[in-house]
Amino acid sequence: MNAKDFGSSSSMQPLRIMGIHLPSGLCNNRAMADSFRTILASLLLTLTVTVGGSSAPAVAQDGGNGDFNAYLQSLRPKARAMGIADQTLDGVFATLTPNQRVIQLDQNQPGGGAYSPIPNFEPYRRQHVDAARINRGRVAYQANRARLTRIEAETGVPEEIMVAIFGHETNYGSYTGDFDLIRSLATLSWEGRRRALFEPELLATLKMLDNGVPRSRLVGSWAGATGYPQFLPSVYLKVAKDGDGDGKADIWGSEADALASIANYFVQAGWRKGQPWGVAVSVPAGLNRATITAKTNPARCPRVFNRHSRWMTMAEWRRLGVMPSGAGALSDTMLATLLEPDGPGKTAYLLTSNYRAILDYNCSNFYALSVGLLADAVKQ
Ligand SMILES: [Ca+2]
Repeated sequence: MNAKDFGSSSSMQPLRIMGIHLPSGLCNNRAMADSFRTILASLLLTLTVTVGGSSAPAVAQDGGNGDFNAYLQSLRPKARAMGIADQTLDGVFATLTPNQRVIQLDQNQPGGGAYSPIPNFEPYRRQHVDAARINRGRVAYQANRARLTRIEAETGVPEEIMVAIFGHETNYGSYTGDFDLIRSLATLSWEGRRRALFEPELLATLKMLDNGVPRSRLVGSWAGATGYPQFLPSVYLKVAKDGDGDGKADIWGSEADALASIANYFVQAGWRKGQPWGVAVSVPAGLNRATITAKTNPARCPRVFNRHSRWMTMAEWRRLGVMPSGAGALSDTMLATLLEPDGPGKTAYLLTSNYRAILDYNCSNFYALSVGLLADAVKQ
């Protein structure tokens, strides 16, 4: 999910909210540089207007606590349907007040528009795949070596990909956000502008509480991303795993649990064992890009996917003169798309279906490329 929009202190924040840590359809998401966030916000706004027209008031009318409490009480049937005990709701609803700061943060997200220019990747790469982040990644990699090896053996998700996600999301656990998730999500749901997005996350957080996750753990970014992997609550419920054998999926305090949960996310997003995320390539000056344009019309994240070429095998790419420029290699039959993030004549990458799994975590080319490149650097 990374666009500082989620309230943590990193400079790349997950748009994770949008399910966007949701396997296939659930992305965890974050996307500042690609402005995906902006597109998503537009789409969500449209969704709210269209879908929420009859069920969600655009903005609470009186803005007072009475109205807020009435909204919370209205959630009880939905919570009960999810098996959440009334007692759990009684205990938490009585403590809640709206958090105006969260509303401000939600309304102050930078705009940009669906047609705003996409910046170059190289400055982003230099900032996010820097020596400090690589070195800390190597420390985390060595510190978790035994468990990473075991998780990779079980899931096929490479050790370094788990570490790179950990590094990108929270700088290896150094910032995970300190907003009270239930208060933040209740505020955003009640306020109503993006209720279709936030109310399910509020209910998922209440479910976590009902399942026994301590309230003290339920903190994160202002928009609901939580723990070392910055999962949305709905994602936590779907993929969080116990990695250290104590029976709890503690993604806030256990690196083992966080790494196992990240791997499980990718398993559910369709990660293919033995396949790299992609590889840097050199592109011949005369490549006719009109012949490699994708003809599809992406249903999700069009601004991200529209930058990719059509799928071709590595053998076909090689015949066009597109060749791996470093040590990495992909087999002749592997399918890949070409991405030239800064335009022709600059860096270029051939990307496999596993790159799409990283986009599922956070639908941003900058995010996914940075995760792949950080993973490669950590493993070196
Ligand atoms: Ca555990």
